Amino acid sequence: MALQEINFDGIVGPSHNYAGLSFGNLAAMRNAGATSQPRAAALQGLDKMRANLALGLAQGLFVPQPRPARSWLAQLGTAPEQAEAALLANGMSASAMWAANAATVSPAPDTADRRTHLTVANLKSMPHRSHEWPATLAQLKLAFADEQHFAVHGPVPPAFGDEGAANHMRLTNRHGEAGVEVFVYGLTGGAFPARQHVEACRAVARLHGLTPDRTLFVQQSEQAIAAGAFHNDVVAVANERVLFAHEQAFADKQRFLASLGSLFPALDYVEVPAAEVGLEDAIRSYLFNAQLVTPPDGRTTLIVPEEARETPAVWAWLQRHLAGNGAIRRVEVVDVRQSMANGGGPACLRLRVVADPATVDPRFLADEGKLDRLASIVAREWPEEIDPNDLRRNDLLEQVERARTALLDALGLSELT
Ligand code: SUG
Repeated sequence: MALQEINFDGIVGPSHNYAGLSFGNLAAMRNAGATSQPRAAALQGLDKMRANLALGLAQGLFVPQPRPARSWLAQLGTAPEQAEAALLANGMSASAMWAANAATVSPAPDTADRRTHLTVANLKSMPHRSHEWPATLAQLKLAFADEQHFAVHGPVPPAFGDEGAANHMRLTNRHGEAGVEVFVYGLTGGAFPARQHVEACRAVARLHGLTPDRTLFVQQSEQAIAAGAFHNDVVAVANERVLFAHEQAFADKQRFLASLGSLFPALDYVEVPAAEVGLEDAIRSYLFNAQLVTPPDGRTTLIVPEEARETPAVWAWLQRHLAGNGAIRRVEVVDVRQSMANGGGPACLRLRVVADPATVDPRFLADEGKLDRLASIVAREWPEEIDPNDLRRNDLLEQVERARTALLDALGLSELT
């Protein structure tokens, strides 16, 4: 079986807007009330997928969720037409685009039954994200329906917040080989909430049948959360042997690195010192919310957002690293500004799954032709702009529902009502 890493990107939904719902996510808070551009946002996402294909990477996709979230609003005894503005905004969020929060994934070589395990994230910390999981689970169950190769789990109980792969890293010699899985949890974040609970991490590790001696639980630093790193993937990212992290990402860095080094001696740790790039620049530029990947040419590649190129300290650090023949051999820049303005960078937009593509439902796999077809639907159906004060407008609600239906029809996924 040819195991490889497949990046599943969430297609940006037609209701993408800046309602400022994520306390502790500085970009989202800063842009609250701004006018969004859903069409441009979705096209930027599709272009990012195209760029990944051009690098020779396997690419998958997830579709937007039903918005307005009529069933969630109904559970709250209301409906889009009557809900008060804040509740409606929670029911109109396109936040499921950030697929790194869809689930935690343990590849088959790490698990007791040698199947790839996925646990859908409960996302219970933020109301607008807490209702994502049922529609996410429905997609995971379709995409990874092959029970010989996959096990898809429901969410861990909402007593313990779980934000999925954004707080999970994996070190391995090659994606298809056994690895060490690192779960990162938060205890406190100063004024901001810690969204990932250690008990959720432990539960996922047990459900996936991971070996305790190849699993680590590490605390995210309070300082990082307080500076706006609401998920670990805002300050750290791993790929195969490389761990790329900010000096202040972890609560007890020395102990973590010592444990990781003994479980995985081939570790190539690349640290960005606070003296060269402060946490504020790291978080504003999303240097670490990058896709760190191994294309077929074997050159470890970091896919960063435009904002990283525009942040002088960050770009200078990257240039020095490249010139010094560091572990990262190539840097690619993508424009995902619409997502970035809500605190979602290139890494947030994708879920990494190690699998043989032949075992995945092909409707969730992307190629150039499919991306072209999707782009023409987006160009035709997605709203050009949304002012968050207009979320109740009838024509907007209708357009959002129609746009999603058109996309599902084109993908043969109408069963995801
Ligand atoms: O959960 N933003 C998302 C961004 C998620 C980024 N994901 C990762 N780091 N993996 C969040 O904070 C903003 C929504 C709004 O304000 O409308 C939002 O949900």
